[in-house]
Amino acid sequence: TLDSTTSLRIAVQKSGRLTDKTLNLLEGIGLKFDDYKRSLLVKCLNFDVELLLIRDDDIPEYVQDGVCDLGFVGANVVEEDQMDVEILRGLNYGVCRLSLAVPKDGDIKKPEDFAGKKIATSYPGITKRYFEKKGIDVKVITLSGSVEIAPRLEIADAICDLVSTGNTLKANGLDELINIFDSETQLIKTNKPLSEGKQQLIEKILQRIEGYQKAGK
Ligand code: PRT
Ligand code: ZN
Repeated sequence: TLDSTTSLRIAVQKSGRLTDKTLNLLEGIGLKFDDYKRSLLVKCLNFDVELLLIRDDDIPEYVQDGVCDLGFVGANVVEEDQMDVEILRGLNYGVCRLSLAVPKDGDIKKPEDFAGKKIATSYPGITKRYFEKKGIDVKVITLSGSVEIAPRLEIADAICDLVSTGNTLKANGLDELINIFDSETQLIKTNKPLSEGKQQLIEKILQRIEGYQKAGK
């Protein structure tokens, strides 16, 4: 049965780099919310919509499982998780890249030089797939944070991490060598069947986002 009795549920990062920009976008296209800082589930005041505020890492799975109908999340997370979701569109915020970086003045200069090396990353999936495609054997070490310090601790020979300004790499004596994935925030949709009402609401939201982006906001 289709879920015509429930609100369109949208997953948004609870607290992080994408939170304010996503809420600004939703308000910018005319959705009004109560004080969203207080609750995990926030009702929209003027549309049949509610927001679920969660860790960004959980968003693709929630959307895949149909717990949420839509989600705003980095393409890096969507690509890493390989969930069964539909990417509706890219949004030009949260822009960054996933890059291989190596200690300055080291001996790694090109992809082949990574053979047999240890690479620390929070993105083991994307990193492994990159090297598998090239037929290069590497050892991937999964760290949940502070990846940039791994070479100095001699846990790894190189890292694969998100970069925006490049300041973090620089401050840690690392050179950005190869950009392996370009990322921005994406709007994703569940592949579970949706009621006619929800589909129409999603269409409306998409059109408004398009207008909002054209207006250059
Ligand atoms: O708590 P939760 O799990 O929800 O948040 P999080 O800590 O996992 O994510 P958060 O809020 O840090 O980032 C959310 C999303 O923002 C990421 O998934 C990316 O899609 C996007 N984004 C854009 C970035 C960056 N830019 C970025 N620079 N995410 C992380 N960084 C980090 C990077 O990991 C490194 O530590 O910033 C540092 C590098 O920045 P520069 O400017 O020094 O190069
Ligand atoms: Zn996260």
